[in-house]
Amino acid sequence: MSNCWISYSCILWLSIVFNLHVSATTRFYDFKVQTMRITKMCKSKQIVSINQMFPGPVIYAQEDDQIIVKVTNETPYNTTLHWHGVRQKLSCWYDGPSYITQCPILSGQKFVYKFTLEKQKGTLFWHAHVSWLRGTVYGAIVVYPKMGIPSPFRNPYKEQIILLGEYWHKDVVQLEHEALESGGAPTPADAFTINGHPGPNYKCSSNNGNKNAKKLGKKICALYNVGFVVKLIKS
Ligand SMILES: [Cu+2]
Repeated sequence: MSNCWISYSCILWLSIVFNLHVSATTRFYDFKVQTMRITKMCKSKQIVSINQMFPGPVIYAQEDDQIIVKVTNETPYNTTLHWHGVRQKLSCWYDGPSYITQCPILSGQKFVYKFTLEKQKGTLFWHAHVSWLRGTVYGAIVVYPKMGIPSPFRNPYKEQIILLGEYWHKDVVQLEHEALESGGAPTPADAFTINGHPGPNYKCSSNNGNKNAKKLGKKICALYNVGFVVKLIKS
């Protein structure tokens, strides 16, 4: 051990360990699972959200960062959150699927997710993983390359997070129960959404959610709320 202080290889090892230590950051997020009222296409309903946001908060990080998300369930529903696309190396118990890697977070309870975005960069997303709560409980995870490391893709014209989803006027938990009871197919969605907005093509909907997508006109990455990352290219 005393040789360690004079050995070149020992100094190199120490510097690598030191560099790894300083180049990754731990990022903390506080997610409160809450109900809120929203109005879409002139009809109001209560949805489950995170921090009263629909879509939910964006997690921003850099490759190799550790993410810690404290989830407090303030709704009457059981829930979990799944980190879609995160590889979960040596942390599969924080992956999120209910009854598979964890028990649901019960009403009034807390759970802390802890995972590392090891060797991952790009745009991923998170969503609820209990029943149809994922219909309104979702958001993006943006993972930038480390400082000084170029992006593996061509530099985009503009960065814009686009989350595609479906929207039902009815309560989604009730819809799921009805589908299970009947054994039939679930009711089709009342609207497709971009970043939670149905856009102007639907009756009584004038919000500008789709305008952003129209304006882009360049290669962009989009996230679909069941798990595909696609590229949209102007035709
Ligand atoms: Cu998923």
